[in-house]
Amino acid sequence: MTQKPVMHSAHWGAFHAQQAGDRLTIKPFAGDPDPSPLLQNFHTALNHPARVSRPMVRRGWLEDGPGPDQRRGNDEYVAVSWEQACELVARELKRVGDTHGPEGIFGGSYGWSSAGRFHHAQSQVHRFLNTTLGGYVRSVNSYSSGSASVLLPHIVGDMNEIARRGVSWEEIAQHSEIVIAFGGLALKNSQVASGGLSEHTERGFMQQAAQRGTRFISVSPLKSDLPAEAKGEWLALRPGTDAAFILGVLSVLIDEQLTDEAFLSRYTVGWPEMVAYIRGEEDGTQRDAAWAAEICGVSAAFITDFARQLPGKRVLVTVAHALQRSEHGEQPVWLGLVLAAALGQPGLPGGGYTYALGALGHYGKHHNLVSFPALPQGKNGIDRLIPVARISDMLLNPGKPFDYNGRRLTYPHIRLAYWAGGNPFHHHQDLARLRQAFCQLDTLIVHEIAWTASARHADIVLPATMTLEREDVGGAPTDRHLFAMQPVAQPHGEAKDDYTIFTELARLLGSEEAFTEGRDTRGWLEHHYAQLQQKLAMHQVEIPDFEQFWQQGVLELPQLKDGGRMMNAFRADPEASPLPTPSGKIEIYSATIASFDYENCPGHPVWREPQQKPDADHPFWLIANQPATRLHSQLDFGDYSLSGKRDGREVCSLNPDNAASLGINDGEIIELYNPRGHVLASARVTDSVMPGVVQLPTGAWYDPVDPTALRPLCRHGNPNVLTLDIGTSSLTQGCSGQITVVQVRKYAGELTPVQAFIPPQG
Ligand code: PGD
Repeated sequence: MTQKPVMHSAHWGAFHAQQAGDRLTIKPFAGDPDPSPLLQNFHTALNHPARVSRPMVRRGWLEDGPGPDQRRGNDEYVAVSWEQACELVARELKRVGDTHGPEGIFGGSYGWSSAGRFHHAQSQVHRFLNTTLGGYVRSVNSYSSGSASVLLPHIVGDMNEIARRGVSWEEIAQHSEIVIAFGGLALKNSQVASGGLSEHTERGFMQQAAQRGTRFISVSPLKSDLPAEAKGEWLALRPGTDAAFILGVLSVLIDEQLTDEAFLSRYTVGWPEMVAYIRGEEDGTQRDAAWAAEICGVSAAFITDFARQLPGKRVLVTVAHALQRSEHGEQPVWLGLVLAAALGQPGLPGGGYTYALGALGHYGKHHNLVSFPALPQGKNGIDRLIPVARISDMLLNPGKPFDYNGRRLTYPHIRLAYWAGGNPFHHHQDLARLRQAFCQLDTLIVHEIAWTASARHADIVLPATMTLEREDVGGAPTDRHLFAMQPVAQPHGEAKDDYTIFTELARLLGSEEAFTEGRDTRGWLEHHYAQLQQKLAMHQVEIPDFEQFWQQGVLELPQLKDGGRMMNAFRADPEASPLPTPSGKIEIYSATIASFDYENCPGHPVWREPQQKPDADHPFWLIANQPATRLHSQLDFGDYSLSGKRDGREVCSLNPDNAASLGINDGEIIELYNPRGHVLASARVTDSVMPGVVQLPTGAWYDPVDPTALRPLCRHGNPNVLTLDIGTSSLTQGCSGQITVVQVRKYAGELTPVQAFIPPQG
């Protein structure tokens, strides 16, 4: 039966959808100038065989009860009724809550989930655990920006001010002369924004800027990190060496007296310490262009010439999330700011420093005057936390102390983890270690729309509806359109909304009223809409009533033109509008960070050798970056994601010189390996990757031939089998999964088909 088209919205765009049998027809929102091809992943998603159809319980857990278990990831599943499943979950939550308190439950539940404001799965988990069990051990920060979001408040201000409200794309199109993009400005990243994105404008802005003469310089090992429309230059440094490059550039600016000393003395603290470090007055090592050249793999003459071209120009420096997602990832973020300050640019139109421009569709945009409310999460009765990427460390080391942002904390002893809306076997590093960590739990409960590897490691899997099967409101705080997300289809199989599942569990645990406040989904949507209406009315803005909004499907909200507001005000009057740092200025030297006494992140930016470096056994850098054909691991079984694979396997790009010396031809199956495991992929030979580097995107669902192997072989191409599970530094403890070192060879073993999308036996 063909339904009539309805409005809906995803993290990668708004659209009209119409169901015809098992297939969806998708028409992008008419106001989107450059719709994302990721929309194609919806076509066959609704009733795909990979969907979870019924509540399932792992056989070992069902038969032997809760407890640490090495069978996780390698067990059968038993279908149970919803009634039975909810009783099992409620009983187990009560057991753990009564015996260990909220300290025994990990409810971080990290993940992107889907785009609706109400059904945001992580918020649902948090509200449920707060209202029924009094709280949970939480996680802080994100895999995206775990390092920068902790560092930036120490040295300049809140990350959102520097990224979302940083220098706007309009200003760049109108004013920037040189944009130095450390990590590039790939459109595959900006086509996505958490919460939704109705207008993809980055391509147009880059085109406009390039036509006016802006010089875009993409500093990256991958040529593809800058779109052709930017007509830019590609500067390929060795992965992870951007901090050394910037130090080399600064040394030229200092030696040739090209720095803006008036700006530095009025608006910053710590420049003398930085100069002393660069000149080697601290330790005898001079960080000049020749020193930097050795590390980064470009010549000293190039670095010198590069530096000389910057003074006197309207220069914007931006540093991508990717650079801080590696060991010592704080340093390039900090040094990018120092470079902008040394050139005297912060606060000038189209100049200065902006964090992670283009890393998400939110950045360089404008905020709505009023945002659509999010689901209140209630109050967490305990204050136990981990930086999000320390999940394996926590589960493997209960009671062990660790450092984080000036605090000495200890890992709690977690018995039960509750996950909805995330895929740790996509997002975390060193997946064999992660499996060991999850094997320590008494119980792992997962709500999932599909049989991801995370679901396959769970003890209880509850089938969740996907966004297309329920109503919601879509709208990120930086998107001027608010969307009625109308249901496109009936729920798949026995799937239920996360909210409905939690309502039933709350009822069994005697907390239904506290969890629901007497509202169903429609009740919450109307309640939040009324709050939006009231807040807008205070600004004399009227919007239609909920029913009318729901019928028309979309509403335009007023926006603030607030790009760069913090830095502009600071430049205009640093005394009246100080930055929210201890000194009120840009902190090139942070006395606060220095006081923590971390060797791996001292009081001013430094170059530190990473513990991972190519050597004879593992001569290649692996870049494990964001995929172009899906958001993270979401809908990896979708049409567009599959179109990017070869024979169902992920594609790994390598340089023609390396391919020739390894005897590898385009299209052959290669094996990437290191002490943590092995990964198969189809080789793409391309000169858009610098020599010595191979690139394998994240997001192919983990598909180990033997899930229990200490060094597993993933036949599908998940690079997190290979990445190292270490924090970026003691200051931020961010995820460092962006780069690692590997060996590469033509695969000579037995080749079995990818099985990631075949549900487990049960
Ligand atoms: P997603 O694939 O978005 O990945 O990690 P994240 O866990 O967010 O997972 C979302 C999951 O939610 C999917 O499995 C989807 O099916 C499920 N889901 C969607 N909607 C719903 C719903 O309504 N209810 C429920 N219950 N489930 C739902 C992303 C993370 O990976 C991030 S943000 C980054 S930036 C990191 N990037 C890298 C990287 O660059 N390199 C490496 N090596 N590793 C990374 N990991 C990180």
